[in-house]
Amino acid sequence: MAELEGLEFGKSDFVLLDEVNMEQFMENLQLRFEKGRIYTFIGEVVVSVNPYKQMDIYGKVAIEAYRGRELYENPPHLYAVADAAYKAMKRRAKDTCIVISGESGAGKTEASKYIMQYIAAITNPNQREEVESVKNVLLKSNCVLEAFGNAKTNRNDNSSRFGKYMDINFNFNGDPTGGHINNYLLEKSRVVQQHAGERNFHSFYQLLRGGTDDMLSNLHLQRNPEAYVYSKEGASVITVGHAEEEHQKLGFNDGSLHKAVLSAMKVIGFTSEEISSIYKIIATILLLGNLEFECDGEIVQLPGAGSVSHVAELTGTEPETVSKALLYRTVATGGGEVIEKGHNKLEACFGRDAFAKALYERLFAWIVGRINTVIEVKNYNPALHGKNTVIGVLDIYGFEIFDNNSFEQFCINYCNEKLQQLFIELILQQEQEEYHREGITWQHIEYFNNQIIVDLVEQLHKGIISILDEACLTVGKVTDTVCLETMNTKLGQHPHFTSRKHCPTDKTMDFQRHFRIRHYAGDVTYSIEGFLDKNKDPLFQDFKRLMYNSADPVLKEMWPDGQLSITEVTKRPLTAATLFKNSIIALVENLACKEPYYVRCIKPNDVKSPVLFDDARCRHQVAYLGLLENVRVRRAGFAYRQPYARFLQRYKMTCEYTWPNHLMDTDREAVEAIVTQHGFEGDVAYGHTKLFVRTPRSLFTLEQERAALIPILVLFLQKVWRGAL
Ligand code: AD9
Ligand code: MG
Repeated sequence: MAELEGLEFGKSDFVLLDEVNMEQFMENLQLRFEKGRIYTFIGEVVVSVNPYKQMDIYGKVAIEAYRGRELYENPPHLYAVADAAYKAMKRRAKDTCIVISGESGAGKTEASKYIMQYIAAITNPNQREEVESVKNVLLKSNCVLEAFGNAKTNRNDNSSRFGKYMDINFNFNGDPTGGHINNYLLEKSRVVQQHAGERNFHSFYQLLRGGTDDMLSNLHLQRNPEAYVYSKEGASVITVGHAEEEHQKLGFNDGSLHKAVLSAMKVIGFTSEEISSIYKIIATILLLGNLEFECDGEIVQLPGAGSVSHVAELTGTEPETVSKALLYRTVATGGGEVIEKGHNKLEACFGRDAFAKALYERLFAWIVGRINTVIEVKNYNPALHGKNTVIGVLDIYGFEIFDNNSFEQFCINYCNEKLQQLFIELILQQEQEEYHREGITWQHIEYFNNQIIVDLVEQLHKGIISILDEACLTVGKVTDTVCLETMNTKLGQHPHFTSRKHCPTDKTMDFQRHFRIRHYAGDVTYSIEGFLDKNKDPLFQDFKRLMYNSADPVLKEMWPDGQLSITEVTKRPLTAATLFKNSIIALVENLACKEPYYVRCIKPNDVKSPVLFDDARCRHQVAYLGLLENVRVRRAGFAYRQPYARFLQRYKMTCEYTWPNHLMDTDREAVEAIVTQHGFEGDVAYGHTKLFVRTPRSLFTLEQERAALIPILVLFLQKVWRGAL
């Protein structure tokens, strides 16, 4: 509990609210935001409200103030959590993780960067070169990943379109020795299509606006993003809002960022051949998007032969094989015969777009893998170096409710259900463990367990993912609508799945096209259209083989599955939803064995204003992040706990038996004297090493008394110094 701020800034820990209800919570949140206090604790959890302006709270002075301190010794801050995670890792050799959640634009990525900067600043005091180099690569990796994985959306000018989990490894000294990045579900549909007012990934505009004339001419590109179907939508998108002004002032535009990315890639250790291959792939994608197909009767042709030869040149392949892959697909017949089947125009366009998306997705995965080869811990010998411990930082998409919710939102919201479940379980578990350690009786608290929703999505044979997979693997044409019918039949009785049975008169639902899940965070209506295609995520083997046969070793490396011939291709590849589900289950297992710290980010308004606190929007986020529940859990047990020595240090002046020094046998007895003198014996429990206080009010009394005594004490000391006493 932070104690160093005056009450005019509101309560620095929501646990201190007089009553836990939405009104008081919101009042405090708003007051603190308006007073420029963007962080507030709930026990050890930090609630952060995006300030949408540069704050002078991250510099060297702040870093020094938080370094090595206890959580409650300073006002709430990301640094307090980062330090707590670091200390736990170093002192107790525990793996820890910091889970950052919140909706798009709430400030997760910025928070993760400040946390990494803090960890970088407080480690390696001896400036050992190899450690500095690891830190440098870890920090620079953000710049590269943001270029290729972020895009401007209507919600955030720099929106991460992938989930990221980064492990930072430490040696027994507590210095970083390396790391590992996992990426989750890149939103690859953005490569070929963007919503009005949004852009493709930054990397496309950075190359077009920042590449030299020579570079662009070698890549057969024009400078203008308007010239390409895939980048046209975002070409003239003018970013507005404070955040963008700040970026412009600081020189963050596409052109200068391109140079920064190039230099970051060099620092990380990408070779010039690799960098060249990366941009050839970006150029290939842009050129592919402009390829048009013409029909001559049944036969589909490619009139733009020039572009095809450019694609061939950039991908180290032959123009004829490129054309062939775009116009035909190889199929194995039932009798084991292999034939070539010409596409119709729709299939050709679909194939081209799927190819472009896959190129980008594999490029991104390759970049992450390449960074990992540089940062992975090498030659670590636990016998020599001690236990290798880890701090994980998770910056992953928050809950999404759009006007039109599709497969991506379904996956993202499922991921949030899993993380919410972990959050509640771990917070409760941690509390219970501490009470157990300290020998304190603990009363179980009831909370909403969202396992039922997780099961609705992921349960084998019965859940939504299984139903989708079954539809995708069924031979013959199962349409989205047919699949929806199956869901309605199989899940119609489920309390968190809304079907016609539940609300036959609901005008907002078209039961032929929509299904609704009652998520822990609210109801979301999904449109089934495109679900099966996105789940199947088909890519003709011909493209894979084309890329595997590329003369460019970097490109070839990205397509190992291209070496399979059509008859060897597995008939039932895992679907996108199942792959995602498996990766999220692995993520949750990984987080569950670490000691978690949480940052819960809130977006104050939709117009990026540093002064507007949109009550309705914030209220909604507070509700679905489960923050009130969090406060209740925290208060239902003991809101406050402190080691006896520290408690004594702070409050001994409020008790005649302990000031200036106590004569008792133990600190615990001295603490008992303070508690008894103030009459809140019924509100505390004595653990083996700590005092536990149930309600914040007791502590408030002590704090107030202490605050009243300090001026008297100062006067007294001044007099002593002046020799007046
Ligand atoms: V998304 O799910 O990736 O779309 P994030 O990651 O939650 O989203 P991000 O960190 O990118 O949001 O923050 C959005 C913008 O808010 C940033 O580009 C900044 O302009 C602004 N922001 C966020 N946090 C801070 C901060 N601590 N100080 C100043 C901030 N500006
Ligand atoms: Mg982000």
